[in-house]
Amino acid sequence: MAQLDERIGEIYNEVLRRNPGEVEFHQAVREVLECLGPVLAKHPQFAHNKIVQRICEPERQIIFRVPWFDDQGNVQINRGFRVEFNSSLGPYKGGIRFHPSVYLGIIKFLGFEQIFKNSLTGMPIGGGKGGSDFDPKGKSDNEIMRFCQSFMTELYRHLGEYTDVPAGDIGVGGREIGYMFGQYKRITNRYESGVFTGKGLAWGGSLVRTEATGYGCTFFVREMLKSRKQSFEGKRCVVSGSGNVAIYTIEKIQQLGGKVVACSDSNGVIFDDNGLDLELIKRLKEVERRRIAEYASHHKQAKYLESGNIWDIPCDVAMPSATQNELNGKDAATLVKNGCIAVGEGANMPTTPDGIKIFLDAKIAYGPSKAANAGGVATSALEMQQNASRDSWSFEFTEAKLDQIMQGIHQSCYETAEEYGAPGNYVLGANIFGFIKVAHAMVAHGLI
Ligand code: NDP
Ligand code: 2IT
Repeated sequence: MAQLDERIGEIYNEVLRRNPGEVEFHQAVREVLECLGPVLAKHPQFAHNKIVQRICEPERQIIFRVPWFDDQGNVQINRGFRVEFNSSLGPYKGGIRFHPSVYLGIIKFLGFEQIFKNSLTGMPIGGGKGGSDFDPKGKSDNEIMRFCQSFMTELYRHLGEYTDVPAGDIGVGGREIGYMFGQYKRITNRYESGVFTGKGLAWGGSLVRTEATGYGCTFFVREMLKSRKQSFEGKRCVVSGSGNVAIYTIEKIQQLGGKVVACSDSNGVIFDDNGLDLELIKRLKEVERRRIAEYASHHKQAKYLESGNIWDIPCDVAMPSATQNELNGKDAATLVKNGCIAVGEGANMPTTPDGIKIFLDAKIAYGPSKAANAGGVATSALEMQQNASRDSWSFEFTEAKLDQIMQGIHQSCYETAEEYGAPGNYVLGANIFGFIKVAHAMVAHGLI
């Protein structure tokens, strides 16, 4: 791990002391703090106003009980969270995650990352995140609905189009957003479209929001490759996960001439040397909600590697799109050894700190999550714009806007890295560029 200078080291130690056991939150904070030394030297007003200390403390944290009846009539109890981290640039904005691993440390890492990601998009949105340790796997539609209604019966009072605007994340897609929006509407007696993003197209949703994170991440990697006079044409790619982000990453890579040979879920890896059959994956995952293993029963040449490690498969481009810390130092070394030239993170914080160091030392094109996957939340902000003007835009127009935004984020990170003497280091570029805008807004707003 890189050294922290003395002043920032003290701030980090205080974060560790105040947030015991929240290891993912510590990891996300450390990565940002490692980049801030030269920024504090250049802007003494940030240290004077204790901006770094304040940015590490959420503005508000909500934790609540979520009771619901399962289909057998048994009472079930889960825990709900919403961390409203920073509203300097706009209303709190960030997804909701339903996964059994969720606890406060996961929601805080995601909310913290979201502050800088949202700043990078250039849109007027603050940072927040929410979720529950509820496991949607194997639940009936009715169970999902009852859970979402109970979750929203508490959370609604904290939301609003000018206050806090959730969306989806792991385990939360169009179905769950529908049930949560419906309950919000019922309790408040307001058709407040701008309170959620990722809505259905018939009720205020935006075209391209479903595709946005995967498409945007692929655009970001295309820009990194372009800056090295390369392209996706003919590249062999590996995309982990098989959920929303993975599916639309595969789709855009294929459109840009790349070949995706593997994807995965938490049980195993599908390897298809002919290139993945995306229509089949969409049917299995989006329509039938099945496991990725079933792909192999439709394509005899494909191999299912139970508990396999997707990063052992040689590739030119790797796009981790499942979850945090899914790619460690050993995996990074394998990828580099096998000739990987670019990594674009669709998932949030998928690479461990030792993995990041290996990518940076090898000087491959490494696009960190808060820059590379910002297309999802950026398109959420486009959905909010359409809702505010009671308008809806065409697919082509919205996708072109997303592409422009991703090019802008790439350029901001690239130029900031150069300005701070670390050309090609998108981690430094993203953290510094994302931080500075929030920090200036916090100074302007006074001590709040
Ligand atoms: P989905 O729920 O649609 O898909 C998640 C995928 O990741 C599934 O294939 C799932 O496998 C796998 N996965 C999830 N948790 C784990 C785990 N603990 N171990 C192994 N595999 C796991 O979620 P999304 O595609 O929306 O999200 C994927 C990533 O992208 C997350 O990190 C999310 O935070 C990030 N992201 C999402 C955005 C969005 O707009 N949706 C925007 C920006 C980032 P299984 O089915 O076996 O659990
Ligand atoms: O991590 C993320 O950026 C998301 N899950 C999307 C958030 C959003 O508000 O669209």
